[in-house]
Amino acid sequence: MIVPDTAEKIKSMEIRGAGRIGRAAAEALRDHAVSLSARDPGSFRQEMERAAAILLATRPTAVSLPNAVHIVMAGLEGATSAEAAQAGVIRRAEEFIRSSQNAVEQIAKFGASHIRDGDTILTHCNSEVALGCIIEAHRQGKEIEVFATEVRPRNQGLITIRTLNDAGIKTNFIVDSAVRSFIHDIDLVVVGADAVTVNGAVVNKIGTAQVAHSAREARVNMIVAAETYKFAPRTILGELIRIEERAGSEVLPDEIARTLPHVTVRNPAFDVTPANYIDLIVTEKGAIPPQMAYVIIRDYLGWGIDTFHETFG
Ligand code: RUB
Repeated sequence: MIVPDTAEKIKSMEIRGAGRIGRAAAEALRDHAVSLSARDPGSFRQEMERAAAILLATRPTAVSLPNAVHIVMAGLEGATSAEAAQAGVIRRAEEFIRSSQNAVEQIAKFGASHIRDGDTILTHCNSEVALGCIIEAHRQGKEIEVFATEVRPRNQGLITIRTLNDAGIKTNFIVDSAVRSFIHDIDLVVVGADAVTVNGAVVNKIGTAQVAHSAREARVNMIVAAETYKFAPRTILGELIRIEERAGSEVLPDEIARTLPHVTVRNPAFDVTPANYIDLIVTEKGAIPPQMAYVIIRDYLGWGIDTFHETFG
């Protein structure tokens, strides 16, 4: 029941945010591997692939999910017994979880160095890495103030303001449409990412592209905090990131929607911010201009153009 349970929590957004989704998937695969009683490596692999498919079908946008699954499933490679396959999966899952937690801590340090004493920062949605940078800057004694958006329709901004409040950071809570009204009070925009494409575009919570647009118009810098496993290898092949569209009832209650037969509610959960709107992407390997995304995909995720040709012909 571990895998369907985790899958349901990811779908319903009880587990949400790209990093947490990746770690939850790795944990579910590890626990599934522990629970399996398959005696030969072939049926062990089959069972694991079935579990991976259930997790992959939950939400389509956050690339941390397929990247985490890929990293964990690589533990099956070369296993000549079910025991070896099991040990491989457990080891890879634990490595991924540990390295993800380390990445979040490392990014906080790198990101905080881009926040100056006296800065007012705008953040959108609820990103553990973006908040990590802000909280680390505060911990270092920098006087900062934050503007946090509400994030309709799922109100992730509430989680953000609770976290900032608990950290003792002066915070302003605004509706999403107030970003442009306050942009001249902002020194720096800091957000997270669900996916970074090979050309440095960032996929993040719906509204991020509007925030970026306002920031650019006002000459406000924007940095994106993203672990390397948020970079999307398959975009090398020209594949696009699928933008999840969620139920209209998240935006407009069904009882009202029913009375409006000519109205269709559209509810995309993410949007795409082009690379030229972004000043830096802060990863655990260092801060890079978005145009260097391919280097991360090649050198840290191990997917070069050649790898794809070798694998897919
Ligand atoms: C969450 C969201 C976050 C990124 C990064 O969307 O867009 O900004 O996932 O988060 P949702 P993190 O709430 O729909 O999952 O830095 O925590 O990985």
